[in-house]
Amino acid sequence: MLVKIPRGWEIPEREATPESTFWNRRQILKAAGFAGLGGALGSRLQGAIGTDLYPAKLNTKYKIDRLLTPYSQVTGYNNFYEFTTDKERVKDLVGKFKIDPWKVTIKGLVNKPGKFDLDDLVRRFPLEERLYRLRCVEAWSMAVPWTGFPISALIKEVEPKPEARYMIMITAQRLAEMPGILSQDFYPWPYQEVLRIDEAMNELAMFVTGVFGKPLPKQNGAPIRLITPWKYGLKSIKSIVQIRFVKKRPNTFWHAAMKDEYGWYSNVNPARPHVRWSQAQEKFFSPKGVQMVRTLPYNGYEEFVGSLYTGEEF
Ligand SMILES: Nc1nc2c(c(=O)[nH]1)N[C@H]1C(S)=C(S)[C@@H](COP(=O)(O)O)O[C@H]1N2
Ligand SMILES: [Mo]
Repeated sequence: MLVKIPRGWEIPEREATPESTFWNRRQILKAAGFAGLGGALGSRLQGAIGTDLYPAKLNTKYKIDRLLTPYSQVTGYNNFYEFTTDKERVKDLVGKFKIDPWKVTIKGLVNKPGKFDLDDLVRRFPLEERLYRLRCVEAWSMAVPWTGFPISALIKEVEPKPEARYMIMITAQRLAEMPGILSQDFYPWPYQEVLRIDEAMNELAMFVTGVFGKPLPKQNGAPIRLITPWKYGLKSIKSIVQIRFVKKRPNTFWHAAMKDEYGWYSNVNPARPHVRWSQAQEKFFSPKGVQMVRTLPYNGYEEFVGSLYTGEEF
């Protein structure tokens, strides 16, 4: 059942993207007589990629059965190991991380490879808002209003060759800006995630550039990240700089690091415990506090993705 979500959060969270950034951008664009299609001007403003595109229209097809997690938790309790493993400190350590301008390289087995300026890229695909559940493999969860576009739109545009079977995504690796990389040099950096192309083409899979009706904060993976709501959160790779189409199955960051603990597929599966804890339940961050709720197969998205799998995937 669809819970009516108050959209009041579009107004109160002024602290996230300072109002001044928003208005500066609008006023500058207006003063420049700039009609909208991204260009050099757009990408030169710090932290302003696509700011004028928000808020995007809510797509009501994707219903959610719970209240949204408060903004302060979505943006204040994060996994982003390039900075720190301390979830409450990620937001304090992202200051030096430069996200504007931002380029995304698309290469490998595609007819139209390229190095794209994100400010141009986001204007090619209409942004929409979707309310999705997010289930971390650590057994906590949130409900989040993401803004982005379906990956299928980008895949169709770059035209993978028939032999391409997997899509790899890679996070930025900037030692001087990301203190967690050198302090955890035992991990197989850079962070990398992979989807089968048929998984990536699923309508649920999104490239996300915003949250709560504004551009993503850095701690949530700005300026562009993946969201695959039927998989554990670790799949949803942040701050993507490269997308590559390949034939043979590449490994993923977490599966390469600890193959018995984190599956290559990482589909949410309450029947398969992690080696150190149960996955049958989750701690949901609701606006009324933490609630224990049952975890659903494919995080409740079986009707969309069940046909992609046998159920044995790990
Ligand atoms: N590059 C990168 N992406 C990442 C991670 C990370 O450490 N590095 N953590 C993942 C995990 S485990 C989760 S649960 C989600 C958390 O996203 P959030 O902080 O926006 O809630 O990001 C995922 N994407
Ligand atoms: Mo996670």
